[in-house]
Amino acid sequence: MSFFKKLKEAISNIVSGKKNQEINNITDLLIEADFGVTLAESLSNKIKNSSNTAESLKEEISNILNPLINDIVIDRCCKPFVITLCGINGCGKTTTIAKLVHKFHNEGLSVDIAACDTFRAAADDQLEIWANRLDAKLYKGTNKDPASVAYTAISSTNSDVLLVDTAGRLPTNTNLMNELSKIYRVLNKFNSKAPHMNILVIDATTGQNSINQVQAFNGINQIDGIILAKIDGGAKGGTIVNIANKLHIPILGVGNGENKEDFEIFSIDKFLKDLVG
Ligand SMILES: Nc1nc2c(ncn2[C@@H]2O[C@H](COP(=O)(O)OP(=O)(O)O)[C@@H](O)[C@H]2O)c(=O)[nH]1
Ligand SMILES: [Mg+2]
Repeated sequence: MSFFKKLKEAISNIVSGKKNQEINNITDLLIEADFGVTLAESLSNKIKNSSNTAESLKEEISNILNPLINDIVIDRCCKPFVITLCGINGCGKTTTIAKLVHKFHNEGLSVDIAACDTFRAAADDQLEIWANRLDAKLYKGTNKDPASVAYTAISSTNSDVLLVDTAGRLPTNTNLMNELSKIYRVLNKFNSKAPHMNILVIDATTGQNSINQVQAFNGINQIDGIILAKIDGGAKGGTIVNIANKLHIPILGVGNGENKEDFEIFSIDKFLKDLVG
């Protein structure tokens, strides 16, 4: 039986009697869905005496997410409005940049990109293909110091928005994390408001470890919002509720595919419908 079917069944069973057993079952299923043990238990506790389990579970989750759902709003007075994207290797940063270029173009904004993932030569190529396809200017430099690419980009761009791609790194890699802080320092030295927005991209399929990721990257430079990539990849999504509940960081959108159009504002209704029905 699929996870979602099991959860729906556990919820409907509650009404028909076996209450304690099914509440434990719901807790286990929420843990399986990456809500984390503490939140899973707290949610189960809150809903166990309700007359409508499904509705009260939805309401509890909605209360956590609701204040944190935002669109990315560019302040047109800050030109360039600088957005940095960080996150571990392969989480979806570069693809998210392409999606954001497309989104901002649709809003009538001009966008340049700084390819500050100079760690892998192939990273430049990947971004260059996107930049050409999207008709966005790319600042790059393979094997260069990523901070110098960031400097060239912020000091040369004439666009409304500058998107800064960074190399994926594990928070445990001190050298690469230092390199990342240098990018922030250079931007900030050039413009004391930059980056205007620092976005952490999280792979929706990674589960529990994402809380550690948020805390590690937040320690380098304050995370202003999270984009949840790869929600089309079969993730159960509890991880974003867990992060929201623990860390209260805005959720700025979701990636639901590999194309430039595959980006949207997080829909609580859709999320809850998939989860609970
Ligand atoms: N299905 C799906 N794949 C994605 C999504 N975002 C990124 N990817 C894929 O995940 C892989 C890594 O993405 P990339 O943007 O290169 O990650 P980066 O290392 O953080 O820059 C690539 O194969 C992307 O096509 C998404 O929202 N959905
Ligand atoms: Mg990349």
